[in-house]
Amino acid sequence: MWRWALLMGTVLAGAMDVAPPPAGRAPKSPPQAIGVAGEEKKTTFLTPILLDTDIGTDIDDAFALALVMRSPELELLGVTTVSGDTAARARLAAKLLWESGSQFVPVAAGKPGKPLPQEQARWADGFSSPQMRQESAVDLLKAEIERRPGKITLVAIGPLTNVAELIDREPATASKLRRIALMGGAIAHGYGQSLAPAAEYNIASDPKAAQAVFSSGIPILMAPLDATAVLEMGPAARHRVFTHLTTLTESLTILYHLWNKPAPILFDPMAVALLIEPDLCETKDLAIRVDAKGFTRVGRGKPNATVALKTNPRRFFDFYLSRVAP
Ligand SMILES: [Ca+2]
Repeated sequence: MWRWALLMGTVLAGAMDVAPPPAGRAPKSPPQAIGVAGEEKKTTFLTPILLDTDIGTDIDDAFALALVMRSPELELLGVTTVSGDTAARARLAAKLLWESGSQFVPVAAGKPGKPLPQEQARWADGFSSPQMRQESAVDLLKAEIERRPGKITLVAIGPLTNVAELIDREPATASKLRRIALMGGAIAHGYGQSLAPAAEYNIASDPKAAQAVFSSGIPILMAPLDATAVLEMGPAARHRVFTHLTTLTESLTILYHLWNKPAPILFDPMAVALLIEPDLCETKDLAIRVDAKGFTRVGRGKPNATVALKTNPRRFFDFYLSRVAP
């Protein structure tokens, strides 16, 4: 019930000027409808999610997890890690959750991949907590999806290796996902201001996995470079986050300095934001095919993904900052 009270309080407050208590693992109850007294009748449902992430290389995964933790509409059931040193990534995710009060969200590592730069992982060297599970990422995903069949959104913000392994090894379970929300691909834009679509990193890191995901029949919400490469976090936004001085933003500050580059681009947080504010982007249902080099091509035929094609960065940052640094 505490979660109901939390959300009710948040809605009644009408603004996120008070940071809600960190999201922990909510009681096992179905999403609950909430009517708001004194307003036009409004119904809000909690969205149960699992987050699959390559936190530790680029900085945007940490910013995405922060948005999850500061969004009472989302019920975080578990975090799995993918690509490179997945155990180090799991320690990093677990410490970020732990430090911000989400000690009950389980974290499991996927199969390790080829080594990659993970400078941020130093922050969590030697960290351990009971939420870090010995089971594999796919086993954790399977258990949680089976507990809530048809309800869970899997948010994938790294290469799609774990998601494809789930689809390949546990197809019946994977088909019980409500949908997959992913950051990946490029339709008519590349990185930066480029109008030439690129082989986007998450897709190009494991094109076979991406092919399996896009041909799975599971509904997909896709945030490609078109709606994410423009989300450069400028000095004013950084200052606001890094001077907010909550445990969460202090953790982000340390990770930012370990990352050691000037301007984060918040690719991954858009995949999270769209679950809460779908109208942050113009979207279109498209038939997406992944080629062998990791390009996402628009084909004819039945659409398999709702694709975010355009956004207003100012609106996105207003939303993001109202959550993480209100
Ligand atoms: Ca990522």
